[in-house]
Amino acid sequence: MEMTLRWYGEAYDTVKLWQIRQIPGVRGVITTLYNKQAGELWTQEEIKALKASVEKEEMHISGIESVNVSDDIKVGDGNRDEHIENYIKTLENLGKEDIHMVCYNFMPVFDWTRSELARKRPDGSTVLAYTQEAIDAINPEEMFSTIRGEMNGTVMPGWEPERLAHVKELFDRYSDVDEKKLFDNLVYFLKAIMPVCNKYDIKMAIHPDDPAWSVFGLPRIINNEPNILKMMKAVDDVHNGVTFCSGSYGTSLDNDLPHMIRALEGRIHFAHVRNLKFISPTNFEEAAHLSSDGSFDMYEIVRALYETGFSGPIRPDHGRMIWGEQAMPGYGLYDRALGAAYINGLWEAIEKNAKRNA
Ligand SMILES: [Mn+2]
Repeated sequence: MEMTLRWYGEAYDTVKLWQIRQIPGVRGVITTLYNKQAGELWTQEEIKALKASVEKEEMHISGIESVNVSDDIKVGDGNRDEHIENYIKTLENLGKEDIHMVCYNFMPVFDWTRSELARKRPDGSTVLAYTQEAIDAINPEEMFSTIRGEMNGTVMPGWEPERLAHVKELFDRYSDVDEKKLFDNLVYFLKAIMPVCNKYDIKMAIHPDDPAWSVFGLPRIINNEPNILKMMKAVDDVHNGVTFCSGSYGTSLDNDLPHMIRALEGRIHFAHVRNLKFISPTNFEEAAHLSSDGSFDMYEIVRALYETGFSGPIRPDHGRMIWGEQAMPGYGLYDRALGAAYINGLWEAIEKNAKRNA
């Protein structure tokens, strides 16, 4: 594995590359062209410039999160084929710039859903949280405005103001899209991009749906072990792979995370490792990465990754907001740095133990 941190780019991130570089063992970042709309083409020049901005701080790009998939592709109408053409050219341009891992998701309308962005924990830190009761009590437009009000002046991925303006219209577009249709549209997309992925060895890593069940009546297809295995089988190519996000699959207590990692051996190209604390099965908050602070056994998650030979980029996922930091919720420097150090510690211990016992 390679320890990395997500970074939104010079113009958008409160965290600077020189700060990330001081986290022990972190030289790679996961980044994106944050100003790009889904469906738009990324030119090679733009990618080159992004690379240069990272390399001048003696860091490198370990992968892209995300090249977003447009709603036209997800719904399967409008400008689908034009957007797929742009996606293919974007992948080609990334391949030419020696970038080989691309994270994306296939969630309708929302990239992720939380009911609170700053729930206070007993130690005074604040975290993102979710309760089904709160989501059931509001409509999507209301959620957009609440979330917008809690972003500490940043713009969060998937919650751009342009999308807020069209949320009603977006919901209408999905009115006849059920799980089967969404899955078929995903397979159509994957089949179209596999040739360019093979040519440039680009590993696609689909991010799971978050939470792992339907919200606001929208379909969900990447949420549990049978469904993700079905998708791996539908396009049985190593370049059709997975982002294993413990905090997203983990929203459902029915998901056995180490078991899923083992079932996906060879197809996990990117890992997001974070912990959740469950108050009830439909009320959870994000916790520190440490096992004892939340509900997951982080040792078993990291051990499953190690034992299945995971060699891709890994990153601490959302962090708590601590030490007075003002940043994009979930994406401050301090707690993610603690997360990286902790995961590195787990990995070192597991690796040394395995070698000792070999
Ligand atoms: Mn994730």
